[in-house]
Amino acid sequence: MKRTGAQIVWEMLKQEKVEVVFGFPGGAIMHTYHPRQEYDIRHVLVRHEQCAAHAADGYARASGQVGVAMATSGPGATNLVTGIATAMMDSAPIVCITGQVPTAVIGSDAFQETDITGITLPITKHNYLVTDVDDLAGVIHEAFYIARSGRPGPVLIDLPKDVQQAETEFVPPQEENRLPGYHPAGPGEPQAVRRAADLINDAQRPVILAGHGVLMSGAMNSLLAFAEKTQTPVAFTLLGKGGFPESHPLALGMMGMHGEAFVNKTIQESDLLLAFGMRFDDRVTGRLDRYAPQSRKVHVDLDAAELNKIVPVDVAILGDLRQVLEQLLPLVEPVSGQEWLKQVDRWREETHARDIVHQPHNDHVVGPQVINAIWEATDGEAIVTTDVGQNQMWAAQYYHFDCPQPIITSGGLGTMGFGLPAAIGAQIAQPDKEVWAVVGDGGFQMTAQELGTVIQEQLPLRIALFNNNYLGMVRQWQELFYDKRYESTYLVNPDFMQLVKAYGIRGWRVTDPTETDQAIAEAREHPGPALIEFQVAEEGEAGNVYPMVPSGAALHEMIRRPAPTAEGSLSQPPKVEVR
Ligand SMILES: Cc1cc2nc3c(=O)[nH]c(=O)nc-3n(C[C@H](O)[C@H](O)[C@H](O)COP(=O)(O)OP(=O)(O)OC[C@H]3O[C@@H](n4cnc5c(N)ncnc54)[C@H](O)[C@@H]3O)c2cc1C
Ligand SMILES: Cc1ncc(C[n+]2csc(CCOP(=O)(O)OP(=O)(O)O)c2C)c(N)n1
Ligand SMILES: [Mg+2]
Repeated sequence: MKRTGAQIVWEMLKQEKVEVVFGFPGGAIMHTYHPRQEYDIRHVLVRHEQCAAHAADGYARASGQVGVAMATSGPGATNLVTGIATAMMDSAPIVCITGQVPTAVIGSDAFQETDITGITLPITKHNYLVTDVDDLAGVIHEAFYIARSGRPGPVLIDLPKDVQQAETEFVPPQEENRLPGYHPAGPGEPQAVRRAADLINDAQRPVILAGHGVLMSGAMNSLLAFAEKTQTPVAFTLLGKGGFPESHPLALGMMGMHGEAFVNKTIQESDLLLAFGMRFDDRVTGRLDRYAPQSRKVHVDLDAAELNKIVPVDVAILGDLRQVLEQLLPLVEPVSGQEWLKQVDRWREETHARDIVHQPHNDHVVGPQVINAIWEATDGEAIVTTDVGQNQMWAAQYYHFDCPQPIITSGGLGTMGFGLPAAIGAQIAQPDKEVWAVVGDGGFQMTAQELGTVIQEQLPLRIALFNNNYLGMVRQWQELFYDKRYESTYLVNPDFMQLVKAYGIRGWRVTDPTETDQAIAEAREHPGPALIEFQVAEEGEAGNVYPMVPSGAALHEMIRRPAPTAEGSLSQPPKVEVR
């Protein structure tokens, strides 16, 4: 059957089982938009193309499917760039389709021409400029395969206008993709697996570092079986949250710069690190030359480029984590004795005693207590997206998952403005689930225009806005390390209640900690979208994220929240403690 390039796009999206496209039209992509209605694929009109990419990313992380974003050439395409880089850093599978000027004028600085394949070369897993309509169906088939297979990532397809208009015989590609030089890893090399098992069976103080790869490979059950059989405690990265049930006795908590102090201590004192599908980001290791100095190290990763990249290891296993864990399972034995786990629990208790959520409310609304209240109200079953900064770290520290569920957050690029559009994508992927977007006053204002998308699509998502009148995470660094000179971090904010009212969205403002639970309950009962503005402490002990590894320090050298006094007072100033 004859089809235009534009029709082939939708035919192929149907074949790839795409249900929704996030996008924003313009001259060079209009031709592709035109036949959409004939194909029963939903289009969500965002207010800025960056948010099309973030929404596709949020959709992908909430559904496990490839997310799709569409934009026009030139400014439409360049607006996608931050969203594509965000997806690349966190291995999120998205396909972006951009319009391009006609092939005859490419390279002539034509109206709204930009070399988007050149621009996105380093931030896509792969990209294409399609110059012949006969290639189009195959390219789209391949693009989806590349985006979701192996280590997932973003793929961009640039479509010149004449290719969209050209007609050809459409033959849906049926065969499996076989790409020369692209062979996603499967099981690990047996000898390496055997050597890893020997190290595991020799270890006295092992710890698992569970990363995003656990969720991406679907290794949750295998990890649980492995941890239980070997009796190894499990620490996780920010993106590894949700890969292991957080209420399990072997679950530790988040590691790294804002991880729990006892988790970092466990890593530093261990004699074996088992890095499973994580990439030793610098937020995770702290100072490298003093990272887990007494430990042997095993690293399992699907991407050869990650092995021995940051941390040299004793055994590197290239393979899919789920398959490698299944290979390891019959070869491993429990760690002898319970002394290590008892020691870890003693460190855990000390951390627990300092935890602000176990201390009485004070005058301020404080971030951790708000997240704890949302977690309790939702039984830990909501989908949570976050922005970047203090709000993000509080969400990571205090919203706990027992089910396989990622926290949908920009970890690697740390993109402010991600939270709201990612929640839009997540809510569309999971219409029956409760979705909370946790955002800061700074980041929210980077993409707040997407409230328009929320009402146009009638999405019932909930937004927890932490208003501290500051770019809080940067201000915290200024408070602790730059003599409290709050240079360019104070924000004069709009009246957020008026802002959401203008969109027809219900708002609540919480200024007193005793109002928190009621506001959350009302927002949850409200059928439409809802925003709660929590006016949180601006600075000082109640306004900072603890604990924290200062830059240049080793992982265990954390700035801790001061221990409570007998009266439960929290008024002491923070101090640097080297433990
Ligand atoms: C303000 C801020 C503070 C932060 N603080 C912290 C912090 O305190 N602690 C923290 O942990 N993070 C923190 N982060 C996040 C951090 O920057 C990284 O994004 C995060 O640590 C990365 O986690 P990851 O390595 O598990 O995931 P990714 O970066 O997604 O890496 C996943 C790894 O798994 C591999 N993989 C993928 N699929 C498979 C498979 N099937 N089998 C095997 N391997 C696979 C990939 O190749 C990759 O190497 C912070 C971020 C921000 C913005
Ligand atoms: C696009 C972008 N610009 C700048 C930064 C640097 N940055 C990281 S956290 C932060 C402050 C965020 O402020 P806000 O959104 O109010 O969140 P808070 O930390 O106050 O919770 C800034 C500016 C960033 N991560 N992303
Ligand atoms: Mg703020």
